[in-house]
Amino acid sequence: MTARGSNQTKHWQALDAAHHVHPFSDTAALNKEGVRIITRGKGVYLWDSEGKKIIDGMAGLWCVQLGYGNEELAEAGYEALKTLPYYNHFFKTSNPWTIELAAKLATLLPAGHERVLFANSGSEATDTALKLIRYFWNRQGRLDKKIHLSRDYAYHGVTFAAASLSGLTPMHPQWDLPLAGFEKVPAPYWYGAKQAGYGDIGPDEFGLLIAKKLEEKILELGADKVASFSAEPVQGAGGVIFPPATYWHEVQRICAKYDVLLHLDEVITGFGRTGEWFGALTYRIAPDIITMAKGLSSGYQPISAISLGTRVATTILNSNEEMVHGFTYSGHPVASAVALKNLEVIERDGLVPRVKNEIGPYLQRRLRETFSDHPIVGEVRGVGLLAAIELVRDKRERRFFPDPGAVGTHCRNYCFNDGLICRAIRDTMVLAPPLVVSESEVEEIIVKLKAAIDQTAKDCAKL
Ligand code: PXG
Repeated sequence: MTARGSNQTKHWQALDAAHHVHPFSDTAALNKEGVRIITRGKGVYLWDSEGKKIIDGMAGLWCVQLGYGNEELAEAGYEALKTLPYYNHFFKTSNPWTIELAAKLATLLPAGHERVLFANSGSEATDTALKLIRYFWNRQGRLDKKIHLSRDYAYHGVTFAAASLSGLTPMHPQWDLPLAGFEKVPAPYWYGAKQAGYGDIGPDEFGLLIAKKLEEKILELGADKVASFSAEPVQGAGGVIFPPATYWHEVQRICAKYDVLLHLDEVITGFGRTGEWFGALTYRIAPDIITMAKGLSSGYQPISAISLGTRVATTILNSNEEMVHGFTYSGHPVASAVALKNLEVIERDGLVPRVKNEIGPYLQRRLRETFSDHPIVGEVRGVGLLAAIELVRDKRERRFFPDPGAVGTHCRNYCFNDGLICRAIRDTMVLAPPLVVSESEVEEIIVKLKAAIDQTAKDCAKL
C-alpha cells in the first residue's frame, strides 16, 4: 500500500478506533490520539500512511533480523503458499520445509539440542516448555517437582503460564495472576543494585550474590518441589539487563546441584542478536530446554520453536505413549519455508559474525562515545546489536528519576516525532536494530537519539 494522504489516514484511524483492539494499549486514550498506520517497509526503514519515513531502531519488536522487504523471504513464502499452503503433522505426516527447518536448527543450536517442536508465538513456546518440564518430571516419577522459578523483570509472554512467569508485576492484577506454583527470584540488574539497597557492590560480586538468591529460594521451597528455572540470557522487555560475568556459571552450578531444569528463553537473544546464533553461546549456558521465536523467521511469519536438550529429549521421546500436545499450525509449511530461508540467508550473508565483529562493536562504540558523558545518561550497556541507555537523575549516585517511565516516555516521544523508533523501558532507551543495519544507518539512529536525549535533559526539571 502506498501513502494516500490524510483523508485516507483519518478513514483508517476511524475504522481502527471503531473495530480494532490493540495489544498492551489503553483503548480509549489511543482512539482519542489516533494510531499511526504503517504501510510499507524496506531495509531498516518504515513508511506511514502520510508518507513519513521512519528508521526502525527496534527491528519491529526485536524480530526483523533481515530488515523489511526481503525478496528472498517473500519468494520462499510464496512458493510454499502455492505448493502446500497448509498441512499438519498430526496424521503421521510431515512436510519438506518443516523437516528441513528442524534439521537446520539442530546444526545451529547449542550441543545436545537435536530435536525441536514448533508453535506459533513466543508465548506458546513458553507454555509448551513448561508443560514439557512437568511431563519430564512426571515421567521421572518426581511428582512433587511442580514449582516454576523465574526472575523479577522477566518477560516470557502473555498466555496464562507465560504471564505467570513474568516478573513485570503490572502484567498480573488484571488477570488474577500469577497462577499457583510460580515463584520469583531477583534479577542480576547491577545498575539498579545501589538504589535497591545492595550498596556499592561491584558487578562480579553482585552476579554471585544474585545467583545465591536463587539457591536460597530453592532451599526455602525445597529442591524436591522445584521443577525449573526460566530465564532470558539477557533480559529484554524487562529493561535490557545484561548479566554480570559471574552470574550464569553460578546459576548453572546451582540448577545442576538441585536438579532444577534450566529453561532458556531465547525469543529475543536468538538468531544473531548478541553476536552468536544464540545467547547460550555468548554466555556459555547449557540449558535443558530452549524457546525461540521472533528472529527465527525475521518476524515475516508467526513461528516459534522449543528445543530439547539430551536429558529432556531422552525421557520424553522414549515414553512410549502419545505426547498429548500440539497446535493446528505447529510446523506450518509457509512459516517453516520462510524461517528456513531466513536462516539460510543469515548464514550465507555472514550476519552473525558481522554482528559479533563489525556492526555490533561499531554500534556499541559509537553509543559509548556519544552518550557516556551525557549528564542524564547513567550507563550505556550492550552486546552485539542489543543496547540500552539508562537515563538517570543522579549519574554519580546511580539514582533514578522519581517517577519511573515519565522521562523515558518523554524521550521516546521525541524520537517517534523525529522518525526514529526506539523503546523506552522505564527510563531506559533501548535499541535492537535489524542485523542488516549499516554504519551510516547507525549514525542516523544516534543523531536522532542524541537530539531526543538532549531535549529531554532540558525538559527534565519539569517532568
Ligand atoms: N519471551 C521473550 C523473551 C519475549 O521477549 C515472548 C517470550 C513472547 O513472545 P510472543 O510472540 O508471544 O509475543 C517475548 C515477546 C516489548 C515487547 O514491548 C516484547 C515482546 C512482545 C511484545 C512487546 O518489548 N516480547
